[in-house]
Amino acid sequence: MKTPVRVAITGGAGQISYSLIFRIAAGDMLGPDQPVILQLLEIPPAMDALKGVVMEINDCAFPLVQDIVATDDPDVAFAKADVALLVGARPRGKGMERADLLQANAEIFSVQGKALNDHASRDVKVLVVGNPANTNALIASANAPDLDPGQFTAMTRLDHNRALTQLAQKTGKHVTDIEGMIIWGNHSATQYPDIAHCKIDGKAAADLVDQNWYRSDFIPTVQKRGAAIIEARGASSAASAASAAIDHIHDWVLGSDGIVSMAIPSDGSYGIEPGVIYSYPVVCQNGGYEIVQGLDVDDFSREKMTATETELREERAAVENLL
Ligand code: NAX
Repeated sequence: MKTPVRVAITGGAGQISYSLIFRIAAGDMLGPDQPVILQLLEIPPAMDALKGVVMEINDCAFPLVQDIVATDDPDVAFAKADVALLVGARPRGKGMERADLLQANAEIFSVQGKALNDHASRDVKVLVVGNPANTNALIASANAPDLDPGQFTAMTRLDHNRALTQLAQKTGKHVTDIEGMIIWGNHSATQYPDIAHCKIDGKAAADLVDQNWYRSDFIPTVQKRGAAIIEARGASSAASAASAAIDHIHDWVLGSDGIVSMAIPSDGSYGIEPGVIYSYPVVCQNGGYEIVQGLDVDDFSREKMTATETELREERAAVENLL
């Protein structure tokens, strides 16, 4: 039997985790022959609910689950973790300004960054899902000086997957016919879903859809999809977010089938401010990822890429005290 992989998940009693944990336990993230140890973190008021989740995991009798740890102590949750999914976050409360939200989450993610630094596997792969995901990842990384910043990533895969389906439905094709989708920047309404390098069955996507649809319909639909889900469902995206988190880690660990979008520390590629956690087109192989280089950026794209970069710089400035 393979050595079990330790997967830490924060916000274990939340709605995304209610989908995520069970799919990981079923082998969807790391493969059908890879045993896992689930290390679930919650805050004290949610420990009872977490207990219920653990009961349900046990009741599934998953062959791949070797052990389950449920705790409210980040040092325990991240102990020797190989993969850390930081899902739990402070939601925006009534009357809370954006800066308050950034600050409240910054405190959570600085504690978790330190715990990862001190207790996780030296090769831990970290995915931040909890919003504001990109800046939360930056804070966690800044508080983990012994880990490589490249080990800290944030999730734009849900946006990527949303964009794939919008384009597939518009062109009457299947998502698997599309290659080269890119989400640039922040996981927020400023993100830039870019089809300039997309091919559908080998043909340029930009030639198959009209520019007006692309600019006035596709881009805002992808950017505002989260709000549309809340409007329709009365709750934010959960199963789709869990599925995207699984795709992100699956590809990072086992390799991607072509280009995918991951928010990673900028190395200055495409003229983006180094250090901010910016979503780039990447290809994953051998347990690593590399930014796809050399893509042409026209004026329209440059403007959009800069707008989302500016937002990330502003978010970073708002939490500078914790970096
Ligand atoms: P829920 O409110 O259902 O669950 C969050 C859970 O996190 C709660 O059980 C809470 O007790 C726990 N928690 C809070 N602080 C914690 C801490 N310091 N340590 C451990 N656990 C803590 O939210 P859910 O719908 O699961 O969403 C989780 C996060 O994902 C939110 O921040 C949400 O905004 C974000 N999202 C990010 C997406 C992305 O694409 N990056 C998309 C989906 C989602 O909106």
